[in-house]
Amino acid sequence: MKTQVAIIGGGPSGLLLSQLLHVRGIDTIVLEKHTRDYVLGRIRAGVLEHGFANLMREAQCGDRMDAEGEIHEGFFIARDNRKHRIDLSGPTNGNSVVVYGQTEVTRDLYEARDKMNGIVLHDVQTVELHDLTTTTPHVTFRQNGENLRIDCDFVVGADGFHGVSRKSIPEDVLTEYEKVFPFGWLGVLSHTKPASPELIYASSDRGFALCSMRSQILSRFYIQVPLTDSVDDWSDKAFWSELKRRLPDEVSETLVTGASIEKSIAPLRGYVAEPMRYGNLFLAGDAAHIFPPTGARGLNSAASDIHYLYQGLVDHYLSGDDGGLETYSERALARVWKAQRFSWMMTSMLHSFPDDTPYDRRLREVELDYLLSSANARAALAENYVGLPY
Ligand code: FAS
Ligand code: PHB
Repeated sequence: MKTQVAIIGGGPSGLLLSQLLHVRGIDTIVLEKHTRDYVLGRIRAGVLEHGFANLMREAQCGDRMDAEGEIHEGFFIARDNRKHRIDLSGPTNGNSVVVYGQTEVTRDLYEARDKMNGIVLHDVQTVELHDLTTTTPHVTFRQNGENLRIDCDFVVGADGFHGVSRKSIPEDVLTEYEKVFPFGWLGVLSHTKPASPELIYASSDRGFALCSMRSQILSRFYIQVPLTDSVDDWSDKAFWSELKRRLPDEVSETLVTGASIEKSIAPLRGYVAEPMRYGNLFLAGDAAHIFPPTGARGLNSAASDIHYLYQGLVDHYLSGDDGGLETYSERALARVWKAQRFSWMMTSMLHSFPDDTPYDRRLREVELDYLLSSANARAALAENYVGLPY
């Protein structure tokens, strides 16, 4: 097979790039390890920066997001039995976020690919990347027992943290940065009314909790748990009881509980691989970086990578200008690291750290005190949460 851009990974990063490029007449083939149902079965992010929402519209697949997604112009931080509203729109000239699940984003992208007869090959195995530092890279893989090959101009590694792309960059070229947090998030999805019209990030002596949502009848909740916990340690009853203990009385008293339809524990860490380009291989999304989910930056940083890469590839093919591709890694990483900073700040401020000294604990408390008492600090938080400029 031959195409202009071979994309490894049929998650949101790969599909968004494929769709954006196709709209501009640039051919791609997407290789996905799993079935579509498997990909759509993963429950992950829920908050889209306004820049991501605009990219979905530019990719001609934002209609359902605009119809079913909810515009949120603020959220709450809860502590000591009180809720404090963080205004997102006021300090950011009216910007906001869209609450719309990653599962639905991915579904919309798959449907848009289908409508434009996009090529997404599922159940591919043993993907290997070849001749990445030449002008004629190619990809080999197996599908349905056949050995296949794609000749292309560029390869995009959108295959997530465990994919093959980052591992195709020689170790002496790659620099990896990682910070592991000493706790995880136990997440529950339930067919219940959201705890509040806007998200609530709760900081308590018992640990962090988050009340989010996917719609008015589908809610998403998280509580901080020790890394030694497993999902089996947490019955629904135990989860709801602990969640309520971490929320203000006015919220827990009216919280509607129900059976969990998904329950999982995710570790919290920050990770960045540099550079995000090797020859004609470009990394995007989780293939290059991982965020602690406290700041809702993971999926949104994948989107900003795709914005830069899409612009660079369009300039290459439509104007013969390679400036965007040459500066891709530098520009993407500049924004990724600012998102790492924001995620680290939100995580450090709102969680309980088991090895904190009393001094450390007071410092975390005063970080939150300063935020809640300073309009400037809240404005800085707002501009990060709605999304820094691309
Ligand atoms: P993805 O991992 O989504 O997609 C990569 C795709 O590549 C997968 O479909 C995989 O099957 C495929 N693949 C892998 N290896 C391959 C190979 N060798 N060949 C072909 N295909 C291959 N972000 C937030 O903003 N908020 C959250 O609350 C949040 N919660 C999360 C919870 C969990 C448990 C996880 C794991 C992540 C969470 N994230 C969250 C981050 C998440 O949303 C990612 O940022 C997002 O999925 C990134 O999308 P992709 O870069 O497309 O990577
Ligand atoms: C979610 O709804 O899954 C979600 C929302 C905000 C976050 C993290 C996760 O910061």
